[in-house]
Amino acid sequence: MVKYEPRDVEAKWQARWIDKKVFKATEEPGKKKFYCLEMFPYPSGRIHMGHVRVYAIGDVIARYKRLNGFNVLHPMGWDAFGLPAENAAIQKGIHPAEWTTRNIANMKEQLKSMGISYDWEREVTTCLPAYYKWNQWIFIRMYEKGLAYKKKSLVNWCPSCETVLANEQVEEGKCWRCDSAVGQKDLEQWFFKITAYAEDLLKDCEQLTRWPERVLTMQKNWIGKSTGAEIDFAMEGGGGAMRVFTTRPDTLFGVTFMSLAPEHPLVLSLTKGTPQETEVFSFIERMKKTDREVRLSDTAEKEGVFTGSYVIHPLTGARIPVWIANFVLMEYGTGAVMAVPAHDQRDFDFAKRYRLPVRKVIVSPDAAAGRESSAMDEAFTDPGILVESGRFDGIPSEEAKAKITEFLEQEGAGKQKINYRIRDWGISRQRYWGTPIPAIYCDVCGVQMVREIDLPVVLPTDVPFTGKGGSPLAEHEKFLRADCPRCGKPGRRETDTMDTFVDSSWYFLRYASPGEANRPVNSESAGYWLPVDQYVGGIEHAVLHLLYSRFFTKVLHDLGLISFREPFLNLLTQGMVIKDGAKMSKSKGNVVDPDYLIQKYGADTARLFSLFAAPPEKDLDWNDHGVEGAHRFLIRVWNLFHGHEQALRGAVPVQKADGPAGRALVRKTHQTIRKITEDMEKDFHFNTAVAALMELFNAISDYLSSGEKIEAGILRHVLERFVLLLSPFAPHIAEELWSFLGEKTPIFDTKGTRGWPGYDPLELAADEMVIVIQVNGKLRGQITVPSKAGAEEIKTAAQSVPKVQEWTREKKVVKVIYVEKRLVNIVVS
Ligand code: ANZ
Ligand code: ZN
Repeated sequence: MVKYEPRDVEAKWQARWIDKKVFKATEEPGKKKFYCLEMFPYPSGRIHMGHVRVYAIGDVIARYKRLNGFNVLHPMGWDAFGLPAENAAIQKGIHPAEWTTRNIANMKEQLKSMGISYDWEREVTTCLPAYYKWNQWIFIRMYEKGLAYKKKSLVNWCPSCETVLANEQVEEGKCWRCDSAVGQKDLEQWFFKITAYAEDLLKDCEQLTRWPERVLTMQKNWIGKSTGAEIDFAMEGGGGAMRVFTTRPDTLFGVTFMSLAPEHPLVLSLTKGTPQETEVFSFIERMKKTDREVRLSDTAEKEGVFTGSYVIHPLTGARIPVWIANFVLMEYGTGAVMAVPAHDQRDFDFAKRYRLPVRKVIVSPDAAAGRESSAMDEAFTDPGILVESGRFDGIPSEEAKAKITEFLEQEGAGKQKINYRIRDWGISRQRYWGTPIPAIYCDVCGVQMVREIDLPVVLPTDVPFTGKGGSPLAEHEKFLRADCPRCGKPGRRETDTMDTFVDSSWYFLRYASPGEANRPVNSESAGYWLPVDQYVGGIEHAVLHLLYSRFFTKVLHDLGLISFREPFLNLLTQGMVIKDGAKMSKSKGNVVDPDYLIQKYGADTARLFSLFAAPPEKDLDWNDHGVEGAHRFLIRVWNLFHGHEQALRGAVPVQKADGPAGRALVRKTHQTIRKITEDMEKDFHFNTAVAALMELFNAISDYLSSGEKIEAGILRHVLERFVLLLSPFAPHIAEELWSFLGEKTPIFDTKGTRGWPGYDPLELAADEMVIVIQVNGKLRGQITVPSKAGAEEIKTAAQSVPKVQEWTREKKVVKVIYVEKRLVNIVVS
């Protein structure tokens, strides 16, 4: 008998699929499309088991939809800009372009050896000028609309590497590379105005009904909408007002001090010349050196200093001391807070520490009736009734928010205000390996955008990589020199490059028309293929990548390029791959190399195992026995086919069996088709689908050893369906067995395919029966039960039917009569 040699089988079918361009996607207006997308990888060098898992998941979906008659787009590409390439250049002297190209070639080979159904003709590589040219084009359009702008902002700065560091590159306040203490520096940076879309991004979450709830929650929290009021407190002795943002205007009468962010612009003028001056400045210096994360963490001690100045309460006229507090952020609201220690825990802790007064102005309804002691050991943050609040006494706090805001508005001391926690997206990187920002500085004309005909601004390759002195581009004379697009005089090019998240914010659009030469995306192609029907990727992208992609989609919509405002209809976030209780990672030393697995067992085994071992959204616990088990299953399948070559070849499929075992097997087959189809349609329960397939296989084996005369037509009918059901999971062996059955057209060649098998409702019905239910001889309902259900089971089921219970409630059941396969009569008195 022919032995199962996965490597031969897999190489053969991978070559055929490519040869016949089976996975090439072409627009076919009128044919229903399905765009299946997995997050594209960073080309780090080799694929790991996490990749195997996510790409296997995506491939099952793509292949399943293809078999169901969809015109499927399933593309792949490379998120190819980024820091690791630059580090390799600094450490190993390989040029980032070369390092990246080499890694892509490797990983592409690996993905090909997994037999994923990609249309490689649509491959997108973000570090190529043909792609990043469009980053620049989009940047310019955004600049024209005021959605890209430059402003000074604080960045992490390593004094020894002389470079800006991303937040992730600061480890416990130190540079990840040289371990020097990281400071803050005020630098001019480019930003995308994502805040202009904050409300849209929030509101449209409602359309994303097929996204995991926790991802939506993370998106909403990141956007962080708060409704409240801005209130002005006049400075004592004139000089304008101090404006605060509060979500609790109802607590206005409980304000006992003000808290400013250490960076607040008023701090200087407020302290100048006061006795507190030195103390304040040394506090601010210390705060500058403290890691932001540390400063703001919940466990951090609340600290501050008095500025020596006062403001005036807008309604009571009281003098309110102004403090500086470590937990107030300059970037949120107005950078100033009206402190209400009685009703805010942070303010409460602060007041206790510095012995500031606590003034309670909201009480619970019980206390309002005089039944609660007023001593406080923590802030009271629940809603309640206003007290000690002048004309607002007795009003419920929720209502008082609007009333007090309205009153302030009349007095000219405040107004309603909505704030978002989300900040504009800082995209400047003082890095080499990224998209050059297409701006030119002219002494006369200021900042100018590069003209469209001059795009792309190509990243030069001949630069030194020292890891010192900021971006290598700043050292490149030829790159730096550029004439002003407006006046033609010599100018200087921007040397910052774009955050690589820009690249991944619209790559899914480029796949629709990868060769489009005039626009980032061809509107017609995008109109046909997009939005993405199914997106699959890691939960680690729940916030940034998905938010930025949604933002870009809205911007490109508003630029008139595309007709939709949300990019991804369905989102599946796959779990991690775990081994020995920890996520597989090089540093933990618990990785399993996919190449080894594919070499030893074949891609079909690797795929089948990773799909069978856990539902896609759950973590997958690696175990070698599971892999062996998946492999043995495929060998048994192979052997069963080959062991019945005589019977199968030339047999004509037959659905009506002569013998009872044959009839049972046909029924089981159709039940399995229904079960697997439902599992696929409903949240992609691949693991239970594979389990059902294994069960069907056992039923086939049982039939063959039942002693009943084997009917070749029945066997053929069942095995054809079995192969088709197996094909999305283990496509190579399925194709091989399909052709073993004598079929001429490959399963996945959609032009000739028989497609995903349907099930025969008659076969399912044969396994169920309808039982009529009577109460005292009168028809009161009916139930459907499995035909093998026993009498007792049926009697109990009949009595629990709600409609029937209406007739038996509060009555005594005298007896229950069951007439075989027909009816149940419940006799009550
Ligand atoms: C008075 C008050 C009384 C407040 C009270 C809360 C409870 P969210 O929901 O996150 O928007 N706040 C305002 N700006 C701040 C800043 N820059 N840094 C730190 N805290 C700031 O929170 C809004 C509340 O956080 C505001 O409402 C303000 O404190 C504080 F019983 O004002 B509240
Ligand atoms: Zn100029």
